[in-house]
Amino acid sequence: MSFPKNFLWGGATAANQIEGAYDEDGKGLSVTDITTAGSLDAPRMLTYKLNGKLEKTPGIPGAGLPEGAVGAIDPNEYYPNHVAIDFYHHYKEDIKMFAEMGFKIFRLSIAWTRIFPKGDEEKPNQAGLDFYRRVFEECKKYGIEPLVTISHYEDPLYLSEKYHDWGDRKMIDMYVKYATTLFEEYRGLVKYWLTFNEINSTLLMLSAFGNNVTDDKVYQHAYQKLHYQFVASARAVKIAHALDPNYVVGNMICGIVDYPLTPDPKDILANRHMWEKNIFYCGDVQAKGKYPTYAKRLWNEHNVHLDITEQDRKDLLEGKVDIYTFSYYMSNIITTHEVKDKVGGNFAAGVKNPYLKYSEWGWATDPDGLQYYLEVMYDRYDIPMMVVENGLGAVDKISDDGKIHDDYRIDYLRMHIKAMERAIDDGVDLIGYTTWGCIDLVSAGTGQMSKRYGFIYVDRDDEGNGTLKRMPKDSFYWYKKVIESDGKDL
Ligand code: BGP
Repeated sequence: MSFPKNFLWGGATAANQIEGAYDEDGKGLSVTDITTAGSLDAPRMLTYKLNGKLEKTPGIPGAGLPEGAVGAIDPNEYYPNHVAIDFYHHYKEDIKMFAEMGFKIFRLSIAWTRIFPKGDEEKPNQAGLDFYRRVFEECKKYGIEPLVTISHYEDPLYLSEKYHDWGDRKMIDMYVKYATTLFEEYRGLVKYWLTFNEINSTLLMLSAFGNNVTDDKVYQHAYQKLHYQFVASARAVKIAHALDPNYVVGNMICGIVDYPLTPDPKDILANRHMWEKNIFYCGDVQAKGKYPTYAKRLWNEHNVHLDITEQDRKDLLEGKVDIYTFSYYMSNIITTHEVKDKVGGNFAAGVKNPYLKYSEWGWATDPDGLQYYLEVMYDRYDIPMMVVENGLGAVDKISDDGKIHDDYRIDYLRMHIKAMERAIDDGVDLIGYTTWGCIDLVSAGTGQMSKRYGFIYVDRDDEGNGTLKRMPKDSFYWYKKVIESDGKDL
């Protein structure tokens, strides 16, 4: 068997990581607009004013501001997302290059603050709506289907301050209004929607990055925020279906595969519980429409009491997603034993796996993990699936011949495509694959440009220098062949 003819091959991006033009055409500030660049050793920081004084706090993806803080731009800091790769002014050129590779689908997100600059306006910002219309029309010109993430780590700053990072039920209404505006506006231009990027990151964050958060208050906030997002997502799904029966709406989970370190039953159980908390919890609510039995244990562990209404439960059940989508980069090891050799990266931070190779950022390359994940989830939810992020972040060098020979990236992607093929052979209904950062972009985790994922190189460095010129890498021509041959020519 091989990939079906109608398989959706493509690439993925997010507004805040590519667009730039952070204050153009009426756009408001989003949380990412006040996030500085980090590096391998230093985290990104959110800059804000507290009692009139400029302060900073680590700004990992999805993080919110401390209570009472007002986001602020520090003139002495560099904010990589302000210009990013300036997709806002280069989208025609970029989409043309995606079309040259033969993309069938292009995943992008909409910046909420282009549509509702503060988040609570009566009417949407026309210039923002027009921009995405132009982008979608450009995609259509080449027969590329847009896959739109409604919220990708770019909440309006104003709402985040006012409602403390989804700490208030009113956020549901704000989101639903925003999503409804999009569903109404882009009927006929967009078919595939994702409600929240890596919705489970709120929980992952508490046990990742070497974090071991134990404070019950943090968990209370995290689970409540997620509940509001689940309800917002479910209501959006219902509205989308009512507006256009052709709409396909998915969730989006950060897919990390956890393995137990030892056969010690305590490790096996700890591993299962980690899956439940970090991976299954969100997927179960969004794809099955109700809280799983183990939710009670998770809440009790941290003395969590949720504001859930009967209407919420009804909405969750009636607003189940049509497809399950996820990002996949790596696996991770779980143990209850004391260990020395720790590795970390993105949301995984754990024990080093001797069977796997690690990227410069400490991410374990594990294609079998992708097959494992696909098979577990398809069996659990029985709905079509899409891998909407996967790729290798690496430092690319321009060779003497002026080209970028990124064979390491080709190897990484080839192994993962083969893993997807094995899952398809095993019966998984996998309908698409969008590699992460199909064009170089600002890293979400570190804010670096030098952590590159693209088939297309963009001339811009970590300090904001460069011409922004685009250039195909070797992987560009390789991926074109892969798509042309329906995944046969790897
Ligand atoms: C995911 C995010 C993306 C993307 C990717 C790679 O968690 O959804 O936005 O950035 O990870 O991570 P990074 O940019 O940190 O390398």
